Amino acid sequence: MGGKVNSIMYAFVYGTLKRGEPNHHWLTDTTNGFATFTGTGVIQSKYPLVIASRYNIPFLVDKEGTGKNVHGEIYEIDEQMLASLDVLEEYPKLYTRREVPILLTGDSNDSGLVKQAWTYFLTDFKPELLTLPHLDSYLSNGSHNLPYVASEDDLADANDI
Ligand code: PCA
Repeated sequence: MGGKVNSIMYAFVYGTLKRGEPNHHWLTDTTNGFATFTGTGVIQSKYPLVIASRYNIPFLVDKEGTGKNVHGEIYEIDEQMLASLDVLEEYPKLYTRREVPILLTGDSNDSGLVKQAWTYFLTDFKPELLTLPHLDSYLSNGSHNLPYVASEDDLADANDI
């Protein structure tokens, strides 16, 4: 028999899409598709997580081996939600994405399992970006005093990243 096998898909979110953060509503709005919280997780490799641009956007910089093991949340998502997230994240103009191994943490039954999850990265960046503090988790209202600035602008045109 032909036909496409739909395998389970996950997204790992580390920034404004997390619970309690300014873009979380994208994941809960069912007109965007479906997302179900799976658990908290941590990326198995180190990457720099920085807050940059005049909009104070959190970026996971695509430089494996530098930075920290970044903590976030894993969601089971459908194709429609992935497409909606791509709109928010201005993929592929601003962020790229790829599937990376995420270790599930916390006290759910799945804790200790590793899932491949779509994660948004900044691939095209100025080297100075790496001199910013490297976080291991993100909160818009953290002690860094760089709260996220929601904007309708084309963020990919920001010349300060
Ligand atoms: N949104 C995505 C990437 C960075 C951001 O703010 C996320 O939360 O993972």
